[in-house]
Amino acid sequence: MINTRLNEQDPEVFRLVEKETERQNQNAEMIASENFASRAVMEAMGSSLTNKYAEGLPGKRYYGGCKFVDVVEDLARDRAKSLFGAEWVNVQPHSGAQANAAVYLAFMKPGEKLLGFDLSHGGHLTHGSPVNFSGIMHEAHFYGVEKETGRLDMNRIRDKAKQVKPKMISIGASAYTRDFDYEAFRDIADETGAFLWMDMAHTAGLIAARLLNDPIPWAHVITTTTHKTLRGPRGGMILVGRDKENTLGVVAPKSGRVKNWSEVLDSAVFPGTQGGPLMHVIAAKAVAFGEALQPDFKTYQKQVIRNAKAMGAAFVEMGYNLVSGGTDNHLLLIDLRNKNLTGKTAEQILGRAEITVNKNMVPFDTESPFVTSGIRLGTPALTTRGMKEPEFEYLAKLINKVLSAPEDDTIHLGVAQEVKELCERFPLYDAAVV
Ligand code: DSN
Repeated sequence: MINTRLNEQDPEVFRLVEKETERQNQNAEMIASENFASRAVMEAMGSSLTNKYAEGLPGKRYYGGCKFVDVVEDLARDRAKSLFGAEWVNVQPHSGAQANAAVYLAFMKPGEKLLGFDLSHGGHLTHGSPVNFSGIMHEAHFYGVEKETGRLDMNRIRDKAKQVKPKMISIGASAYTRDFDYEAFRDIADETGAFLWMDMAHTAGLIAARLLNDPIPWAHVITTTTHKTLRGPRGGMILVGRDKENTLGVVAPKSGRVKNWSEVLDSAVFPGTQGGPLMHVIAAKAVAFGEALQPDFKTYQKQVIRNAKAMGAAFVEMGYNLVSGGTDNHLLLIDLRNKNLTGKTAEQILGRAEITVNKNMVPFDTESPFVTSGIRLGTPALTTRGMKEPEFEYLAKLINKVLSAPEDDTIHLGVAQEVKELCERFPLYDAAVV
């Protein structure tokens, strides 16, 4: 789709969109949280639904004219429920952080205790970091991985939970390469009287494809983004798998009545933390969930994991240290200390070579978050382009070539040319799509 109207009316913005499309086409995109949405998803996002106010829920809106967007939101909700086997969903959160904000509002009061996965060990900012509302508003405590294994130890987490007695325990990570034992987490939550919240933003696509353990039967509440492995539009969602049991119940602030989580969570999204939902994005979520319900989505997700494992093995063979020794999912976390490189330098020089990664803290890092000792690599985006094990092994070699010659710009630019040639073999979007 050549966006001629944008081109005619605002060539300055058009040119920037075109340049970004070119960058995505010609770059080896290895940021673990990114992916390439389909043209259908992007079309829904660029539709007339952006014009519509629809505060409330289908059938219960604060605005007229919602008869079509009601159907769109119901479609998104029904597809999400069947994709994940959930009892209840809310598809309105504008982002993962917004979905998480609603969970805090629903289940925690200011000052209450959270036990979360330490950000510097692979967790997420919104799981209690002192610079985020979650850590500013609540008393955050953390569990982390073991130094020897790079993995979580459930006995240590149980001990920590018994000591802290948190109101809520969070699971979920942005840089953890292993799967979670949800049953053990639920056991700990039940033993300590805590809510259990899983933020599956990174792995939602792999979970939907049933390739990783399923948090839906175990966590009281689950949040996600929709644009990472799930490959939809940029946005968030909240799910509940065992709402009917309402085992802990939630006390409504005003009436003191024990309410269902669904009511509490719906109100925590709107009016609690958001105004009007983004109906064009909700339409795009419906399209993406429809795609994820197709059989080829599972084939794609299997390839995402195969590619990560193949790339990980190639790095290990070349003498790189992977945190936890490998991966079960879509990402790799490389500790560069034995290569005498910081994450910051590695990110910069790989960028010169048109390979996009991000610097990342490794567990027990000795560098600051602005420098770091590691890089994080993910396979979802390039797998969407059709790349398989041989291409990821080749990319590992190209990355090694760059990292072995940190000062040699000629090598970096030579690799950039090789990356461009590789990307041309796996076309993405036509020029100038929006
Ligand atoms: N910023 C995302 C990531 O890169 O993992 C998490 O929100």
